[in-house]
Amino acid sequence: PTATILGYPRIGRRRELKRAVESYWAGRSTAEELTSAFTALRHATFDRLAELGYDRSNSSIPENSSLYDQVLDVTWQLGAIPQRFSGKSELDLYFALARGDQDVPPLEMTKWFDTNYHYLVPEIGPDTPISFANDHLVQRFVEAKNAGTLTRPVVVGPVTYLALAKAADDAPEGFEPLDRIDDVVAAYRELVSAFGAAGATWVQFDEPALVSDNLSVSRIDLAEIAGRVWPLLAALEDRPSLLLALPYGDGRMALPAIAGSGVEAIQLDLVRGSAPVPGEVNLSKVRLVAGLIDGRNIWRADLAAARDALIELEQLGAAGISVATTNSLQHVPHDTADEKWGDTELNANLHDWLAFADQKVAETAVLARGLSHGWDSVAADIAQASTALAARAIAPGVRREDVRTRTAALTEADRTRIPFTEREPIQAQKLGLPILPTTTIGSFPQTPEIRNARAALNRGEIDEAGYTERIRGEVAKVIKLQEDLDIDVLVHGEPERNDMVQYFAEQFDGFAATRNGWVQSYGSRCTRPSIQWGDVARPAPMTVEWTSYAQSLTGRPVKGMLTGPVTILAWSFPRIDIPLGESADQIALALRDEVADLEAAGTSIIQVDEPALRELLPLDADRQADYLDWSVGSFRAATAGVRPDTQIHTHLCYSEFGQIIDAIAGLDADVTSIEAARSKMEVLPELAANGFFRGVGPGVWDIHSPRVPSTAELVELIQAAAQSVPANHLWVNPDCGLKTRAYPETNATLANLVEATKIVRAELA
Ligand code: THG
Ligand code: ZN
Repeated sequence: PTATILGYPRIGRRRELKRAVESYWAGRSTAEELTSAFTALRHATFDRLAELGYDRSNSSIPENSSLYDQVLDVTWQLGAIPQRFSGKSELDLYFALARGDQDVPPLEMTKWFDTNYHYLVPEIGPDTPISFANDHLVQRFVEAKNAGTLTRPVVVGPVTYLALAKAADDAPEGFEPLDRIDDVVAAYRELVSAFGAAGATWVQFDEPALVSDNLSVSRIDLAEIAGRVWPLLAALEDRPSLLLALPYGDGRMALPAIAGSGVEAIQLDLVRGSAPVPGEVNLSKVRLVAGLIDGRNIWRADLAAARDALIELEQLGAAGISVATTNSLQHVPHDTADEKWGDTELNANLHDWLAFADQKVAETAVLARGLSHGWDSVAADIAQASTALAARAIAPGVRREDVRTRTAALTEADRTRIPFTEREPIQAQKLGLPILPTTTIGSFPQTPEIRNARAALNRGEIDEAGYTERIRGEVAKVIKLQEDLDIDVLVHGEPERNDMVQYFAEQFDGFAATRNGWVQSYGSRCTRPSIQWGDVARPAPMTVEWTSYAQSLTGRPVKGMLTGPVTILAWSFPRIDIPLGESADQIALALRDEVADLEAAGTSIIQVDEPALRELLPLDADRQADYLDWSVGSFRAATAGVRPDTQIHTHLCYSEFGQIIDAIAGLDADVTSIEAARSKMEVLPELAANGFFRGVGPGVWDIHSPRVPSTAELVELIQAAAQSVPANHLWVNPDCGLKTRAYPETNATLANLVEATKIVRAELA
């Protein structure tokens, strides 16, 4: 293929897949109905790609569909099923692995490289069955072929699959999932042969593990393993051609290990990574698939720059060159045509500046045409792209002197509070909280009533005043509930927020929200990332009214709740024409004003969440220090303007923060809440060993499960936490926000949590 994409969005233009699977889960449709909806969606994708200029008969159309997750698909295919799921089969097994059921907890879920997508973590032990157990991927290929499209199946590669797995709980000390690589490769050999027998001409294997320094196995070791096992796959007879893809990072270091493996093509992400120079590696036997169209953002490509890059790549002496995206387009929405940007002049501009998946497909086709028919043949397309880029650079709002002046004037003093040890007694005296204060992370359950109110407002069925009335009622209920439960530090529950990022993006200057720009977050769940197109400013206070209203209802402290700069950037589509650190400081200053307004309104505790701090850590070790520097700096710019007696909290989701422990300390928050329940507080000794000495709220309730932990269980967890954190620095709270939970388990668990806290307090007294 000369033009291709590594994958296409899988959820459907109108989230058809979400509807189909959720209806199946709810028992409203049958397995046959789910399968036929899934098939229809896949064919809609093939038809769309054909319409956009891809050939149905040359494997340029990828088949990267999945009912839930691409890593789960491999687990299913290998039959690598943990013992606790025995007795289940087919779709019931597949979805039990993904979501668990009454009897069994699901596979763990975690972030896929440095994206906001989550995959299901395989659990591999010495005895986990591994074989070519399930040929659903081959069947999918055959079904498409019979219907007239010769697709290129896309599968997570064997090295990456095991590099992302965790050792099964009962695995012996020292066991690594990669110890099973030979078994996995044997199964993949059968899979490749089966694709060949079914008539596939190309198969794509994604091996992004080879570009990451953030996995438990080093990049060097992974390259060595890949260099050993890929020749085993390439040595098969009667097989399809193999495309080994290295999306998300810099694949250059892995190239020497795999260039001679016998695979026909290697893809490189040439936006995140770099191209080899002539003579660096022998590519005479491999086609280079040049990932030049960025699959991580929604900006129209600089086609002139991509053309120049392709002309350079021709000097490498590769067996051939194709044009591709940097990674699967599963991380971007379908089509800018699904948006109405026409409301204002500015929004009309956006149309010209953006490229969602369909526009990116067209961009690969233009570049491929240039490669094969000469650059003159696409001069007009290239000129159009350059014109749009130039127009954007000077459009109003893209660069605002008032904003730039403020970020340029930021000093170290603006990012620095008096030392924690000095502010701590001042805050303690002002707040007068008991030992082991109890609190929650911020959101309370988003009930159907809240969602309905928001939908009614969006449809114009109720007005702003009617909406506000309903939300106020909800806030009052949540405050009363927390008082009844005897929680010490309250929250207003965030019923007014659709999403903790979008809510702020919608109120900032410089951001635009989309109507249909859904992107899969995990399984059937999606988010609608906002687009940061210009310099960021806060035209008016964003949260003060809600927090003040909540505070007016109670004598206990109510936390102000904000989302930090890094998380706002990570869960939006940031602009790429200025450094992320500059955007982070712009957002930080907007938040700094909000923090000041909250403080002035009488808020004594302000929480600024940074759950995405770990997620945005670059895969490349070389780039991590710079990232940690600007990310921590932006948090401090947002928070360091407060008085010493104002307490700053932060919250980080996920527990694997080994690599960012210093950064967490660097945030200089007075209290940090973290995920800890699932790991039974294992993360705390690590924090203590690193000299962390501020307030810590290890989550004692794993809110990703509806299970209600007993008081006794919670007592144990709090006692365990008190082993590593001094009691005067220990807070008691759930793992994360409660917005995806329901009230029955919320009420029951919070009651147990307060009771357990009182028991441990009495013991400590
Ligand atoms: N916001 C954003 N990104 C996130 C989270 C978030 N990424 C990480 C984590 N939290 C992902 N978790 C979820 C949890 C629930 C949903 C999405 C991501 C969810 N989405 C609704 C759905 O798909 O039906 C749609 C939400 C809506 O109507 O706006 O439930 O909190 N940005
Ligand atoms: Zn969280």
